[in-house]
Amino acid sequence: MIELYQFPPAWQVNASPFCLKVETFCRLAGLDYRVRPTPPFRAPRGKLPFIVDRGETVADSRQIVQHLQRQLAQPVGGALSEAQQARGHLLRQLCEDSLYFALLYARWQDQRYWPQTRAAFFATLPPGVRQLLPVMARRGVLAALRGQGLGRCPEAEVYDRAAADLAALAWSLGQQPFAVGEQPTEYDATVYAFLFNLLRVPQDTPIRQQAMMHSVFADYLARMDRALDGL
Ligand SMILES: N[C@@H](CCC(=O)N[C@@H](CS)C(=O)NCC(=O)O)C(=O)O
Repeated sequence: MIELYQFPPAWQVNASPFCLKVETFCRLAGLDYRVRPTPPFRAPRGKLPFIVDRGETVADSRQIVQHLQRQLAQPVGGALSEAQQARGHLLRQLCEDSLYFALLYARWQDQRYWPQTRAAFFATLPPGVRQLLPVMARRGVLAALRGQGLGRCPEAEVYDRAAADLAALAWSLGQQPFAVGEQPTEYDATVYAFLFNLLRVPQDTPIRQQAMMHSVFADYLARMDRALDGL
């Protein structure tokens, strides 16, 4: 049984794309896992998710997926061509290293959506912590956004960049049923987790509005839902 350490639900879903990526991978692989809600300061790298698998702790979603793939008799997605691996890598990078920061910007920096984010992530905490923790956590996220660069951009530019990412992702997903072919692969764990967070979290940001304009995304999520339910 794999212990999956991740954030408690927000908006009644797994609202962390990296945590949802690992959970999605476990479901695709048919692995037994137990969710352990935990704060990030308990994580080996200060970020979630991490897993404990038969006493071994593995941090970072990519390391976790590699670790789990190695344990499987048949890796998720089977053997992939060089072209599929290259395409998958590019899609994963687009989600994790570009779209992710736009999502962070919308949730944490954009004043219009921060009150919803604060309520979704912190409202159930005990008084005191409930006032202090959002302020500290937000300070950390805004510093990360400034460091990455997006936090310094004018708002319109942030959302234009996200729209360009989404257009490229939509074009790519329009070419075949899953990220790199006819069957789900480990790359779909990432793509699904990010599109789920953009489309199914009830926070109507400009990124979500842009994402809704690509019908290919809803079709993709529905296909993945069926694959995850083993249909
Ligand atoms: N490279 C890491 C990124 C994980 C990550 O950024 N996790 C975020 C949540 S989606 C986190 O734990 N943030 C808390 C913090 O930075 O304090 C991975 O792939 O697991």
